[in-house]
Amino acid sequence: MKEITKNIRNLGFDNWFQSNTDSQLIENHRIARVITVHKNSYIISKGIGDVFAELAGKMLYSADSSVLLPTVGDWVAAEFFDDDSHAIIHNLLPRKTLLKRKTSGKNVDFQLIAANIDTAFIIQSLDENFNLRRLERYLVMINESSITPIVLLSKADLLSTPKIEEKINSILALMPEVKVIPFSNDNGVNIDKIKNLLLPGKTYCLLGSSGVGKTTLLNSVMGNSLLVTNPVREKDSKGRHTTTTRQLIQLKEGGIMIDSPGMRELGNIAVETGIDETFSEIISLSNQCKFSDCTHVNETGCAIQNAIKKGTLSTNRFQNYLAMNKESSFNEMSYYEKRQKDKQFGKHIKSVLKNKKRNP
Ligand SMILES: Nc1nc2c(ncn2[C@@H]2O[C@H](COP(=O)(O)OP(=O)(O)OP(=O)(O)O)[C@@H](O)[C@H]2O)c(=O)[nH]1
Ligand SMILES: [Mg+2]
Ligand SMILES: [Zn+2]
Repeated sequence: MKEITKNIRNLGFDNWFQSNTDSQLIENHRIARVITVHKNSYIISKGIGDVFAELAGKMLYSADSSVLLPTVGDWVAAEFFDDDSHAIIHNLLPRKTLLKRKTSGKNVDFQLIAANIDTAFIIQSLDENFNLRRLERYLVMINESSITPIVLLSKADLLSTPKIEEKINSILALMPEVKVIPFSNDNGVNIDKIKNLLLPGKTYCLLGSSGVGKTTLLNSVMGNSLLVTNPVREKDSKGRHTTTTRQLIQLKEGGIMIDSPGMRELGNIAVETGIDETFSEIISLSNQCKFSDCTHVNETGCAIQNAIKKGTLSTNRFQNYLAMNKESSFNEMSYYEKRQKDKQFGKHIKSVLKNKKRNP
């Protein structure tokens, strides 16, 4: 079977996929993996180079559930054209695992998070983001799909060792069998330990709230910053780099990693974890803003910005609050906001292709 090249194996196509896939499909098509999804267009890879792809009409119109459409990490059978400059996806190959969640809308449908993940890293940072109930939800979702979970606690540089121990023990008291590793992108603690967990041909994904350091970890693990990141602006959270698209990345050492945006992955986290309670002083400040629809960025009479100026509210805490809110509202983006993101996708494709060239 000449189609199963070393490149495809390196991208994770192991014996399981080979024996579970109709051999006719492998004979008649090219096998490729989904790197990025955007509505009905895709970037796929055969292990060298990335190719823009679309679904064959038959596949698009016969899929009566989102579960039948390819997601990041999926293997597909495709037809490549014009020197591999674009491709048409004809079939979705069997999945080893699937991470999904129920959508919040009226219809019982699923939002696919990623497919064919071997190990999921759930990341929480050791500051305000740390939350046992949210952690539990992630673990439930991951355990439902026979994926191995590993909990990574980021920003260990911000907390004393006894405080970190305390948090780890609180996790182990609830979930004694889960592996928990504290680490820091800032001082490098346990980065090598995480690197050593990544095995060639295995697929990993990074899950967790916005701002916990998923993309920074990916960059730490890769050793050089291949993903575009913008420096954080002190005054507001506007200059923050934030991941907007799930993306599969092949690591030089052989592992495969999926970075994802920190979004509301699991139910209504805002309500159920009590953002308002956690940040009650910010909520009561926001009630004192001059305008009821104040965005707390640069409006006159903004009680939050005034408190930051006076030094009674720390920028850091306000940014944590914004990150939590973003997480809970990502899925409630209006149609207009989603269209704005579409425009960014063109730029995103270019950056993906550029990254791949630099790291073939
Ligand atoms: N102190 C400290 N800051 C960190 C650490 N890791 C990341 N950060 C900072 O946290 C901020 C957010 O990091 P990102 O890697 O963009 O977070 P993310 O999880 O990818 O966020 P989204 O893409 O929005 O989901 C950045 O300002 C990082 O510099 C860490 O270990 N310690
Ligand atoms: Mg990110
Ligand atoms: Zn305000």
